[in-house]
Order: sequence, then C-alpha cells, then structure tokens
Amino acid sequence: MSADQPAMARTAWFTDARFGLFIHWGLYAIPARHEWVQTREQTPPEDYAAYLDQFDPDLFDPADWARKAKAAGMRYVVVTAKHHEGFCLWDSAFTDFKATNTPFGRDALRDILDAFRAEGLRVGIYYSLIDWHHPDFTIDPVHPLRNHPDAIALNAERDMERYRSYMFAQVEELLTGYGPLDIIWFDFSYPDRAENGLTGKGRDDWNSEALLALVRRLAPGIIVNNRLGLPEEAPDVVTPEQLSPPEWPERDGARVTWEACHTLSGPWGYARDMGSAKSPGQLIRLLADTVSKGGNLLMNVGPTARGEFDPQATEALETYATWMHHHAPAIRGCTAADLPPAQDCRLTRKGDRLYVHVFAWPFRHLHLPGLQGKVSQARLMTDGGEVGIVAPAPDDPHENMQIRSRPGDLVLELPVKKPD
Ligand code: JFZ
Repeated sequence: MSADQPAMARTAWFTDARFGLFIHWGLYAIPARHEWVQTREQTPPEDYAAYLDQFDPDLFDPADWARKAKAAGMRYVVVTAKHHEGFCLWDSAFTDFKATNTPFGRDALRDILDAFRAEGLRVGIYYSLIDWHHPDFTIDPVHPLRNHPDAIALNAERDMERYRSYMFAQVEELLTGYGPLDIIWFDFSYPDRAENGLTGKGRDDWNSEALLALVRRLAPGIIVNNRLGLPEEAPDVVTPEQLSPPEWPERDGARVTWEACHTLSGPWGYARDMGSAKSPGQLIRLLADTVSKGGNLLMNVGPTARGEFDPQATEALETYATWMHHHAPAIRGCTAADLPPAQDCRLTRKGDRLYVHVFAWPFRHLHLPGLQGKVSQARLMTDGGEVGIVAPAPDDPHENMQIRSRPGDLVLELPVKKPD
C-alpha cells in the first residue's frame, strides 16, 4: 500500500466494524479516582512516580478482556500505550517509567495486543502527546486545569525539542516493534488563548506534520485520528468525545469518517466512586444512534489496578453481547439510511436492507415516511418473524381508516407488547 492511498481505503474495515473497545489503563488505576488525578490534585511527578512500585495487577488476563469485547460485538480495540501521566505499558527503550519496571514486570501492551489479535480483533494504540512525567515537557503557566505555580521557573530547564525526539523515537518503536497496528490515536492538542493568558499545545509543539509523515512512512495502512492539531489536513477519523452529534458531521460540506468515544460513567481511567453508569437502554441507543449518523462507537473501560474489568464494565459488555446477538446485522456494515426521519426511531441501512431501531415502542403502528410501496417484507430482529405491512387506506368512508396514516407512509403493525 502506498502512503498516499486515499483515506477511504484505509478506513474501509473500520467503518464496517462500527464498534470498538477503548481501554484506559495505567498507574492511575491505583489512586482509582481519575486518569487526570496527577494534575487535578497537583501531585508532583516525583510523588506520583511512587505508583510505579505498586503496579502489580495480579489478576491481569487480557484473553478475558478480548473475549468480553468480542462477545460484545466489538471488532477493534484502542489501548492506552501511554496516557498523559507518561507511564508506558510497553517495554520502551527510552524510559524507565514503564510496566516492565514495576513488580508486574511484563510488557502489558504486547500481552494485550496479542490477546485481542488472537480473538480476531483489529488493534490500535492510544499515544498521549501530552506527557506530565517527561522532564523536558513544558508546563502550561496558566490553564484552568493544567496550571502550575512554578511553571515559568521550571520551564527554563525544559526543552520541547528533546521531548519531541523522545516522542518520535517512541512512536517509531511502537510502529516497528508492535505492528502491524491498525489505529494510532494521538491525544491531544488544545488552542493557545493568548488573549486570556492561557497557553496551549499543538502542531508546533508536536511537530505534527513530521510526526504524521513518520507514521505514514512506517505504517501506510494505519488509521490516524484528528487530534494532532492539523486543521487543514483532513484526518482519517474525527473523534467527538462524550457527545452524540445531531447529525452526520461534515467538513467543507463533505461527510467525515467519525468515531464517538464515550465512557460508561465519568472518567476514562478506573474510578471507584464515579456515579451511575449508563443504563442498558442508553448503551444500546448510543450505539444505534451513532451508526444511524454514519459513525463508529468506541466504548471505554478502565481496568482496575488488579488488572480486571470491574462489574460495571463487565455488565455493560454483557448488555452489548445480549443485544448484539440479535442486532449485530443492524450495526456492522451499516450506515445512515438517508431516509426521512421516523418518529422515535433511528434508521440504519446495509444495501437494500433497512434497519429500524425503535427507541420508544409505539402502540401497534409504526409509521415510516415515504416508504409506502417500497418495502417487500418486514421482520423483527429478535425472532425473524414477519411484521405486518398495513395496506394503504382505500377510499373508505370510515374516517378512522383515512386518518390512520399520512400519504406515502409505510405502516407496520407491531406486536402490542414490545419484544424483549
Ligand atoms: C482526552 C484525555 O485528556 C482524556 O483523559 C481521555 O483520554 C480522552 C479520550 O481524551 O480528553 C479530552 C481531549 C480533548 C478534549 C476534551 C477532552 N477536547 O478537545 O474538548
């Protein structure tokens, strides 16, 4: 494959897959309150680094993670090789701040990638551009979350050029030593707001053009997300976070390849006390809604410090497994139907097959605008049994018959009781 192959060719498997697992796992699983805990609580990096000696996930079983993701109907995984804390899950030659240098002692990244590949899933890595551990990474003097009282003095000793060398070396190490990788998910760039005295980081800090060129050279087929801060460079994948857009997102009037990422509850890393999880209904509707707008869903779990999925994550994946058992054909390989919206429904389509995701079960009749006479048969996903198509109203003297549909509507007669 050549480096200039169109993005469409790179993303074909991805848009077909539609559903993936995001894994945020690092030292932050130990404080168990947020992957941003170091910055939020202003912990000096030296103190935070003490977690290195406590990283000992004795129940780590990535084959179990991979089986659960596969059963949930997911077709790919993106795992944090390095998050903002700087801790590396792999045996990097360029730092001691890594999994092989903990009581655990293993190259966790290799174990995870191998396990997911063994289940037939595509594999991707998340690589944080931000690095709170690296001694050359400059600290933002003023920022609502990332400020530091001594930033200016500390930054005098720091040199982003050296940090960039480190980052480029690590990306090369990952792409050459852990390949073939299907996705690299960089995170993230944020704007300078000089007018408020806020500082940002972006393409100049990362040397994003050169970084992207390195990735394209070493892994021409890999999918790269859009967080390198390269506004005029069309990314492979646009990655809205913790939101579901109202419609298929566009860029310069053209629909983009996009992937929504969501957590089950609050933070991305394991958090013991982080509120209520999304309900089974919300989880399922989020997936159907995303695909109905032409997108992928990357659903996150944050494994614990012992290396397991917690009950909340396990239950969520089981919810998906149960639902996908019947409904995978309405997700995988599907895209937006591009038909008039139907009340309380999301529509997905694969070829000439339309999938109607009924979010609120109506009383007896489901009205699908514009489809009268265009559908040869209708069936329920749960049992494959047919659903009645109500004949268009003839010239009938009974008003009740005349008002039962709008012109052009396809009217389906549903069971009054919603199937499970
Ligand atoms: C980033 C990370 O900081 C976070 O921990 C997690 O990994 C997530 C997937 O990505 O969070 C962001 C990045 C960008 C924005 C918001 C949160 N943004 O642009 O609004």
